[in-house]
Amino acid sequence: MATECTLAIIKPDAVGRGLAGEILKKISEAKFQIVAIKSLRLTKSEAEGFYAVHRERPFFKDLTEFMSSGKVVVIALEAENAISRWRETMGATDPAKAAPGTIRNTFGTSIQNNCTHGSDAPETARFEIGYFFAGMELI
Ligand code: FUP
Repeated sequence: MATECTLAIIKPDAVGRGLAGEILKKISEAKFQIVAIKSLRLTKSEAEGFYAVHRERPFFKDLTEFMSSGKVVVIALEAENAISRWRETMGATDPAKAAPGTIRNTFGTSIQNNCTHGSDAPETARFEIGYFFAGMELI
């Protein structure tokens, strides 16, 4: 097992419902280290850049409108196996299919409004962390 970094996002649905604190508590209970954190509102084109891999998918327009609809909290997390462990902590994309006790099952209301994002592979994590944080913010 290796120490890894992953990018987590608390999405606009969760921030808007006042759930950022609850989700940060789950991050802490699951023993992730917060390397960097900030709150910001993405423009539509910034959301499109972040989700560029999905640009041909039918849900791309709705997803990028949603992701730019309000503030998000972006977090660089570090832990052993952080990428897969954070995805387990979030649960499956669809909250209805996510395991009980996971963040998406507990707080999510639809596939789109699923409260959190997590990188899915080491290359994606590098791109996504670099999208939001400068090297100096990650020391
Ligand atoms: P995940 O890695 O679990 O975040 O899921 P994906 O990379 O497959 O999808 C990225 C985001 O697109 C999801 F978090 C929610 C959104 N999405 C939809 O809105 N509709 C879909 O059918 C699939 C994904």
